[in-house]
Amino acid sequence: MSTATASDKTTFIEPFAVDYDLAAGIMKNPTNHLARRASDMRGHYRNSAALDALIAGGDPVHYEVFEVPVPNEYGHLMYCISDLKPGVVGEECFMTKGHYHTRINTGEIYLALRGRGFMMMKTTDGQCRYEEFAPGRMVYVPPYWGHRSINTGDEPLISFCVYPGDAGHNYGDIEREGFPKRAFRRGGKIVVE
Ligand code: PAN
Ligand code: ZN
Repeated sequence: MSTATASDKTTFIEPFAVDYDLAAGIMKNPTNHLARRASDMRGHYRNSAALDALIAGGDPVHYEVFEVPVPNEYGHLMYCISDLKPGVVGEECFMTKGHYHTRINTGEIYLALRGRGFMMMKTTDGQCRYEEFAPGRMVYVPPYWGHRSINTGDEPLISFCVYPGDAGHNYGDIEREGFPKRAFRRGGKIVVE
């Protein structure tokens, strides 16, 4: 504690533990629960009419995030369970909004627990890569890469993620730029284009 400087303030807290059912992908006693519905996803899918129909038809929950928060500070590690529902908007697979970290030189670890999908990643200069999600697979999102999860399967895509406490979320730039690649389900096959 005595070595921390003013620029990397890190609050001292007591150790604690959190229980999971990893096979089911459940954090047992989350403090924070965020749910994003179809109506929160406007502007992200290619087929906006199909999204409007989904919203009119009951505005289903698209994905949920469960957390036990720690201070949003350098030195702490944020972690969460992300539960992205299966489905399509038109033919496009359900996905998260996606973001860069506000402190863009911070990475993230995603451990896939359930379901199938992709981690889609892009840089501000237009490079785009994706990695497959499957249970037991860790995807490393390096610093500088914006990231979005995509559910290509028939069950929830659940992952456990860990990232620096001071990373922050920048949604605006991704909303403006979009991702160069999208995943579609066509005739029972997943197509990335
Ligand atoms: C994750 C994401 C979570 C939801 O915790 O925040 O999967 O996705 P959006 O934030 O894009 O809506 C993460 O990447 N945190 O940094
Ligand atoms: Zn992130």
